[in-house]
Amino acid sequence: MLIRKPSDIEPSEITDRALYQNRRAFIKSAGAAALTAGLPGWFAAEAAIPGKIALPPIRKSAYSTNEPLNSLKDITGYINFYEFGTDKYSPAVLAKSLRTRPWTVRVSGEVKRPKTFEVDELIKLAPLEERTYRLRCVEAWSMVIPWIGYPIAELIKRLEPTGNAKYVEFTTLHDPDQMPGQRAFFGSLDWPYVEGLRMDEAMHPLAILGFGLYGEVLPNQNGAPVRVVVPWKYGFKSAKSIVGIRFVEKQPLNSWQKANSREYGFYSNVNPTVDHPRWSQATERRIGDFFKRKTLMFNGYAEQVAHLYAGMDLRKYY
Ligand SMILES: Nc1nc2c(c(=O)[nH]1)N[C@H]1C(S)=C(S)[C@@H](COP(=O)(O)O)O[C@H]1N2
Ligand SMILES: [Mo]
Repeated sequence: MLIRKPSDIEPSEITDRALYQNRRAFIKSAGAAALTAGLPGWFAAEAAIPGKIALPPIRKSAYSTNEPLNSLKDITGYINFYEFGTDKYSPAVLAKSLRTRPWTVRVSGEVKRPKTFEVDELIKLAPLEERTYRLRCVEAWSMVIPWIGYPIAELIKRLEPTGNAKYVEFTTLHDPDQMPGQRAFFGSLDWPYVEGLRMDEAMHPLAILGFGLYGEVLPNQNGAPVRVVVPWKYGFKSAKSIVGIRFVEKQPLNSWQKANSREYGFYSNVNPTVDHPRWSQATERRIGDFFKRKTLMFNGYAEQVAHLYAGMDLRKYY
């Protein structure tokens, strides 16, 4: 786990956070000016950067937290993405060469309209929103990340799952040529990386498909070109670089549960009262902070999601 003193925080981190926040203020005023002047606005300007994939317009969301954002440097540099190594720093380097176009996502299983989407089609399926969420890793560190995406529910309602669809399973790309972590013989996971949600969890408006962060397309190490983000669960539930979405009747066996079912279950809700067998979950270290803070039930989203688990023993369903 990373433990940093305030003196370790480089000025560059503070700078890019401030720059982003200023840029957003600028975007707001530029947007208003563009409206009155009939100009294309800032999104067109973004699209003009050569070689860069542009996102459709992004709107703000009431679901965002207004806690201070973590720096782009931390969000893109301190990472779990086992397909690119089991340490925190390799993914930023090794994921650079991941090819994110062309990219398809296959929707299958218990659904009336199975379909394979081109990722650029998927991006345009519903309006993109900026969703600033807390991310709490099971390793007891956390960050605040300004994601861009839309609710998974927007996709699901267009697909018409059948009555047998009780769970949704997400699968990451399996390509050992591109993902060196998938070539490791031991100490890693069974590939591809699989995660799952109960249908009502996947339909919850907080659960999103992520396509970007900090106003831009997702950096590869953060799960480009499309990933899941479920803010009230430990980070590992949020599968990156997905190529498959399958509606199933039985609870999926997620990768971490398969690797160690004593330590990782299916639900993996952030819960300060249920410790990991090897460490406490009562507190966490926000990356960039000196002091630890208390971990909040459902990562602070209890008001919105507690009803999903009413009557369930969360010690048993961990
Ligand atoms: N495919 C895949 N997705 C993954 C992981 C991974 O190893 N492989 N790690 C998970 C874990 S443990 C965390 S904490 C988050 C971290 O990445 P983020 O900061 O981009 O959300 O990604 C999750 N999604
Ligand atoms: Mo994690």
